[in-house]
Amino acid sequence: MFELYNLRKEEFDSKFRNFFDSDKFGDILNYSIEEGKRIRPIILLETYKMLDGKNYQQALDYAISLELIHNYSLVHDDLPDMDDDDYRRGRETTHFKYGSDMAILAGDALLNYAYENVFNSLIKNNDANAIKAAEELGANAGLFGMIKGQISDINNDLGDLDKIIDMYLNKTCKLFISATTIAAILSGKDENTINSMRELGFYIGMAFQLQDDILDIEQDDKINKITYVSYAGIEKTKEDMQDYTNKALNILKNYDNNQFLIKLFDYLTERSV
Ligand code: GRG
Repeated sequence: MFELYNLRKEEFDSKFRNFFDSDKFGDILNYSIEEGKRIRPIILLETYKMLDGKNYQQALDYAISLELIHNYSLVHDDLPDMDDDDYRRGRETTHFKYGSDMAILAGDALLNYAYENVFNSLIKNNDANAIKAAEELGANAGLFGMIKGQISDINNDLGDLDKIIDMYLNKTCKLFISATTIAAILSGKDENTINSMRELGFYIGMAFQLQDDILDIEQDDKINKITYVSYAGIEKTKEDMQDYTNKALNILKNYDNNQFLIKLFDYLTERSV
């Protein structure tokens, strides 16, 4: 990580650490959200700054909800009936430590609280853009977003590269699309800018997921899973990842104050965790 990223992460974590009151279940929730890289909320907040958004607290409300949704998805994805992982973020997964019953409920609670948090934000800032941003958050996470992607992945309905890209669009990119698009909506930008930010989210999400696939192969992890690499091979996956990164950088070039995001995207495609 680079220095400014660590600073932004610390700023976000100062609001997110011990987010839930400590009691038996609150501790499980706090455990479930600890230790993440916080990439999505940082992208939302930094895109908002790049677009000259004026209400940082409002953007933070949405960034927190986006990160809660991401964390719920990981808790549920790790369950024995899904990906069945015992370790994540270098420590025991929620179900491995606290049991599947608590992990299912923790995921449910994180997801529900994400929307309660946005509704509370809407009570404070009830304007058309705030409502539109809330709809964007729900749509990208929901039935035609991340959940749809998870269903295609589980059903293994992935006969060609286009189907894999469609699965990645939904499973991985949609939360990145939330980050960039919500920033544009909340900062009051026009449809052209919102659409550019939608494209940007897709390119970042694809570059991020392809790097994840490459790391899985290089670290001999989940090598039996169907991924982009199974169809395209490792060399083309690397080329395509670079191509998506370049497309993201081309969009960013049109904006002032883009330095942080440019550096972050470079980091994401070079990361080793
Ligand atoms: C359970 C509805 C439902 C969806 C799960 C997110 C997801 C869908 C599955 C997780 C498995 C996976 C490989 C997803 C692709 C995106 C990805 C690499 C997530 C990990 O994101 P990071 O690296 O995680 O940002 P941290 O731990 O840093 O927050």
